[in-house]
This record gives sequence, structure tokens and C-alpha cells, in this order.
Amino acid sequence: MNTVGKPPANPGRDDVRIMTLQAHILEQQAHHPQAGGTFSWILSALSISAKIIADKVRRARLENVLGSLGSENVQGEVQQKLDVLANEVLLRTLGGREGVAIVASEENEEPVILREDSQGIPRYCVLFDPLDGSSNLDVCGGVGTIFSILAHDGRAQRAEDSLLQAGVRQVAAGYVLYGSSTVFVLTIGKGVDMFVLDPSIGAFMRVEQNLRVPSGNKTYSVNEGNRKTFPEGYRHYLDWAQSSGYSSRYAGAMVADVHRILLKGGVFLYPPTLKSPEGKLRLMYEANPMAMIMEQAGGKTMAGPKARILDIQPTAIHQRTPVILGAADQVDAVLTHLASG
Ligand code: P6P
Repeated sequence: MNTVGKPPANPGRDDVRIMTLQAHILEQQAHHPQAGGTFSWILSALSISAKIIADKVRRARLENVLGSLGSENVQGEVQQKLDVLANEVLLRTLGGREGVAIVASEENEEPVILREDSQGIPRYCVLFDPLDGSSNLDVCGGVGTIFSILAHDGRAQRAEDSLLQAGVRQVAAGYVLYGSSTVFVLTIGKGVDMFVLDPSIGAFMRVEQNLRVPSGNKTYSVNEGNRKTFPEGYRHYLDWAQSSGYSSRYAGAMVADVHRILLKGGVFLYPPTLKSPEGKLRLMYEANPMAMIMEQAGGKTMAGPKARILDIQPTAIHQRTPVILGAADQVDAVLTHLASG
């Protein structure tokens, strides 16, 4: 039957409505009549940042902003020019939002304190990795922005006291993947929603609601170049997986690997290695936000055989952790082999 031109039977249905990220944010705020909008303004600052960074990423080679700055960040990692540019964009958009008390970034050794007195306004801490996987930029690989939002504790004496909260206390988390399209994935604790940037109108359009990680996908994602220095249980898991028909996918950028797992299932691992005995990935602005997303989508995230990522009580803003995350059935398969040692 030709349906072109016929108005939708029920335009109010979720899968029919045209919803932008901005409309979605305001719709969520409407569920909290007492909300003053400061939280919504923070999310809109992240949306604007994503659009600006996406444009810079896509034009990087044309505008000669690829390559390294020849300097290192607090992690001792070589900074890409776009790492610094993306960081500046986020600091400048979030800096203009009265709801932001403190910002912590992978690129800044110390947190940036923007507002100390609450004046009765609910304020938040925003933590982020401005351009995760930036070494992929020169080869047009997937890169992303990862963010985590915590409620600011106005009574805290030091910025760290307000920042160093366990992942279970996050009020929101998300990432932006600058890939074949620009994807914004967000959770505010009520499921995971996905938006895709329509560059022709400059808006993120909602394309998925309440995403669930599929089970049964026999795919693992790990840097096997480190295999020899993994703890024994991880090597046992890889031996088992490789003799059980598993395939391997690894993008070298956490956002790209996690996004594939969110949509297709499988498991991502960054175990302890000789070079990174505590793991390489940062707890506060990589593991925690990705763990919130994964668990909100029905997945599972662990730091090892017994530690749930979101329960870890942080002691330092830039601390690292091992990561096992993905579909619950696939994470359990890893844990089974870690338990057997
Ligand atoms: P490796 C990128 O540098 C990053 O922080 C994550 O995005 C990614 O998952 C990981 O490190 C890749 O590390 O040691 O495999 O290159």
C-alpha cells in the first residue's frame, strides 16, 4: 500500500515523533517540575561542544590541525593538537553554565573550579576525556568524547572531595563518537538513548531509546599485543575464546569499541599489563561513564574478578583501572576464566 504522503496514524508515538537532543533534554526536565534547568543547560553545553568538535575533527587535515603538539598531558601521553582544541571547547562551553561548579579533564592536571558558592542553585561536577583515542585521528579512525556528571557537594572543603565519588553516584554519563556519523549516546539513569547529528540542520536527532546490549555475540575486543603480560586468567579466557569460534574486533579507541558492543554485544577488555599494572583506562572519565551506560543498557562492567567498576571508591582524579565491560553473558564468560585463574 502506498503510504507516501499519508500523515502518520499516530504522530505522537515515540517511534514516529521527530525528537532532537534538545527536545529530549527538555522533555526529561519536565519530569522534574522543581528543576530549575541548570542540569539541562549542562547537557546542552555538551551537545554544542560535540557539534563544534565534530566540525574540527572532520576538517582537521584540511586545516592542518592533525598531528601532535610535541607535548605530553598529565598522563605522560603525547598530546594531539585536537586534544587541546577539544579540551578548550568543552571548558569554554561548560564555563558559561551556572550549574557547573567544577570541571575535571584528562588534559588538565588539576580540576578547574568555576563556582564555589551554591547560592541555592544545584551545581554539578563535569568530568571528561575531551578526545579519546586521538591517536586514531591521523588515520581517520574513530575518536570520541566521554563525559561523566556528578552532583557537586557544596560542603566539600576541597574540589577533590566533591569529585572523588564512586561511579554509582553519577547523575548522567555519555559519549560522542566522531565516526562515519556523529553519534551522541546519553544516560541520565533511566535507560540509554542515542542521537545522530544531522549536519544539514545542525541538530542531534533521536534514533534509539532505551538501548539494550544484545547477548550471544561471540566477539571480544582487546589489544592482543599485550597478551603475554596479561594475568593468567585473561590468557586462559583468550585461549578458550579462540577455540570456541569467537571473533576479535579492536578499534584502539574506547568510544568506538564500546559503541560497537552497545549495539552488537560482545565484550571489551583492558586487563592489567606489565606497563599498566593498574590498567590503562581512567576510572573517573572513561571507565565510570562507560560502566553507567553499559549497566543502564543491561550489560555488566567489572574491574576484575570481584570488583564492580561503579562501586570503586576513587582516591585520585586520574587514577586508572582494569576494565571488563559488555553484554552480561560475555562478561560472565571472562569472569569464569578469571576465577579459575
Ligand atoms: P592501547 C586511547 O588511548 C585509550 O585511552 C582508549 O581509548 C583505548 O581503548 C585504549 O587507550 C587503547 O590503548 O594500549 O590498546 O593502544
